[in-house]
Amino acid sequence: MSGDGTGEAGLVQLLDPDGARVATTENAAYRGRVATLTGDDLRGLYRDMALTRRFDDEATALQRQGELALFAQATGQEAAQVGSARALAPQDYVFPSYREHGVMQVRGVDPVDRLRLFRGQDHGGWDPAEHNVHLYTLVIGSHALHATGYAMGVQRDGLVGTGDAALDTAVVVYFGDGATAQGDVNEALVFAAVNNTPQVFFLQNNQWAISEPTTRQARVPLADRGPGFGIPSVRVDGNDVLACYAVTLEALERAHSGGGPTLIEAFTYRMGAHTTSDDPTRYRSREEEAYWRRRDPIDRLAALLRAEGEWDEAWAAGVEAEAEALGERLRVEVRALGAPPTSAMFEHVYATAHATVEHDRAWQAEYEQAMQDDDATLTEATR
Ligand SMILES: Cc1ncc(C[n+]2csc(CCOP(=O)(O)OP(=O)(O)O)c2C)c(N)n1
Repeated sequence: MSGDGTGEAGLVQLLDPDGARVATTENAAYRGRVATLTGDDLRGLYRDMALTRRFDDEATALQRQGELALFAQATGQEAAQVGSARALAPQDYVFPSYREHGVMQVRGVDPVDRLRLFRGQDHGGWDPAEHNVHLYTLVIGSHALHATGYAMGVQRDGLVGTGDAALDTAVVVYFGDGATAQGDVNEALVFAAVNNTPQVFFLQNNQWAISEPTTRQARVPLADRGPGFGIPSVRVDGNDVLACYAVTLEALERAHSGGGPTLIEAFTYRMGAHTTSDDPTRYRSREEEAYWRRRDPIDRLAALLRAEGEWDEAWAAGVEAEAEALGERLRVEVRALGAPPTSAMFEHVYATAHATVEHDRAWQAEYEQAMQDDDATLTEATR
């Protein structure tokens, strides 16, 4: 069942909804890509997804307590995010939209820093160069152009097709089904195709663009758009962390080697509201939500771990303790976040000093000083 009518046909799947491995002729090559994953690797995927879910729950609670202005959950999309991000090489560069908390978990972006934007304190919250992750983008689809431009730069820097696994670099951009209706995403696909950029377009089709179902964005499965641009594309079960890992690994291999861009459509479901400002009961059914709850990506991997004797109670208790500690840390540290100085808004505008920015910075400092002087004069006068 799906809210958009494009359905689940033709998806690459390695784990079925019950967590059993799927072996077909079509998925043989992808199976090969996960064959070397060890029990530790699988438990690592589980841990990342579990901590992402906990991050969502705590951030949502903080928003309800008035500590965040807004929050957009990743709940339901953990497999698409964690699976794809685990396939990345350290030097690869990520352009997220705004609910890629699972990708941030994998890339090591500090959980408190991730919430600065949602608390309205900062335009970003982390140093993109530290994690090779651009800041969250709230303007739908605009970052697809940034990603393609960045990928063209990587290509011109000679970091593609060198054959050196530590050097070859790819760019991944994450966006939603609604974003595919934006001009920016389509322009990015055109430029990526004709320039053969080292790039992966990772589309999370969570079936809803706020209250608009995918049928209002497209008449065909979204992955079908790729070939029209001359970009190979693949549809993957977005709730299957192993399949998401395998298809992304394949796409990254193509990008790293100079084979050009790939479009991946991860067919998944947003289990929560669009954001904390939204009420999904107004536009989707309880039956649809229940259907997708039975396809929960975390439960699916837990079932696999249990079936293969890789579930360990002591380890699971450790993950739970880590999640508790994460929750506690968010509750304490998010509340304690102080506002940055106003001068911070002039930093990082350009890579090098810029006359207009310097002028504005000096004006702001002078203005703030004048306000302080006025306050001092008033205090003096009332003595
Ligand atoms: C250019 C632009 N238009 C409209 C909006 C308002 N808006 C915010 S989220 C959203 C829906 C996005 O849906 P989708 O791309 O499917 O991503 P999802 O939120 O489902 O992850 C819209 C229209 C915006 N942020 N930017």
